[in-house]
Amino acid sequence: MGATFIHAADLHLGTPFRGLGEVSPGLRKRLIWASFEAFRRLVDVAREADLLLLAGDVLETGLPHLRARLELVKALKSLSQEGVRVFLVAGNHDPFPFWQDLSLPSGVTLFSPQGGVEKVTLGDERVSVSGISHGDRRVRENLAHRLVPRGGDLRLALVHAFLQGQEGHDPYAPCSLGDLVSRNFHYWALGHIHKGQVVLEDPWVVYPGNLQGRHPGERGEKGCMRGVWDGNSLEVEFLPLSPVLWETRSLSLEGVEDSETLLALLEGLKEEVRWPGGTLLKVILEGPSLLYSLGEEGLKELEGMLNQGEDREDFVWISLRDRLSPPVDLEELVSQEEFLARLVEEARSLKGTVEGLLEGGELSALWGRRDVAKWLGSPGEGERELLVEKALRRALSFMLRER
Ligand SMILES: [Mn+2]
Repeated sequence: MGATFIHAADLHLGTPFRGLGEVSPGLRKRLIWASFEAFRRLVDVAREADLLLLAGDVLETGLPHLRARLELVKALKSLSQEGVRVFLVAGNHDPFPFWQDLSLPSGVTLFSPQGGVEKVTLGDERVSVSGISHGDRRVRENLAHRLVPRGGDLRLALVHAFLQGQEGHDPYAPCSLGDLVSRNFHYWALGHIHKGQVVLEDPWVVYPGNLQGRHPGERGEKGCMRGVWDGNSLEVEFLPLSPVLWETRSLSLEGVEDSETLLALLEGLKEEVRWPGGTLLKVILEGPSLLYSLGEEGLKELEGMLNQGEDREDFVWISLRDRLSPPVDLEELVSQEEFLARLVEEARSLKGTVEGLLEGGELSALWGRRDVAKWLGSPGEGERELLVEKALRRALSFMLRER
């Protein structure tokens, strides 16, 4: 007979999109709707399953959540009426105390910070689900370590945890792969890391990722996992659910010298990524080209033209990043002009200074603050150099234009 389960995590219901820049009011509305639409799709696939596992950060704290909470409770009620058993654990965004005033319907199990095991019988299959919640926002202890399987033909573990070796997330409830493998579970339903991934297949160690990307760093299709147990083995697959996609493309303008061609290229790119639910497309323009002289203002105008008429269902909303450089041979220029030579030399010597600033100085303190870093994005390798390059290019483009 077997058993089918759906595993999702990090729904963060009710959080806004970030890094959008200026979008039309109609589009803004559609984006707020997108997270709820992804959730509605999740509930639809869960209806076809026996169990739904939600691995934490289902809700987002610190925001007005009325709609998120109401929609969640409504969905859980309808699932439990249809006989789908729901298991959830609290994460660092929605720790256990945060759930106290929500009335969860019967058929829904919220595991406590002490952890527990629930058993479900499906025909002749006995399934056990072990889970443990975050008790507060900054759990440093190893929660996964406290989960022990207690019988069952299919043994599932549910926890919101930071698996060592992952990047870009706070190390709450840290654990190692060894901790997970040493337990006798078939499937570890994890949450916390927003990038969906199957870490291991035996036993299954899985982050489904979040349901809907909310900023340029959360690219591509997002969704949940479906596990099908036939009594002997477990098949696991990813189900995409997010209506809206974030995409990033690089476009080299080497050899492209006029704005008509650029417009045509960008229009082509838009059609390439267009898909039914809508796409937020970031295009990085790079390479040496005369079009460097468009500058920020020119690019803003281009964006305006490209985004006109994109209040449609399958919109592509484009934003352009300028990494163009003047089509000059820097070395040759330097050899010809004393002043430019000094400028380039100055910029190159600055690179060291900028790295210093980022690593030990004021900028590093700034980037070290999470509330700031989430808006800026973290300065990756190469980004430091880029800051100086960009300043140099700007200086050169001003000077070359003056001629
Ligand atoms: Mn989390």
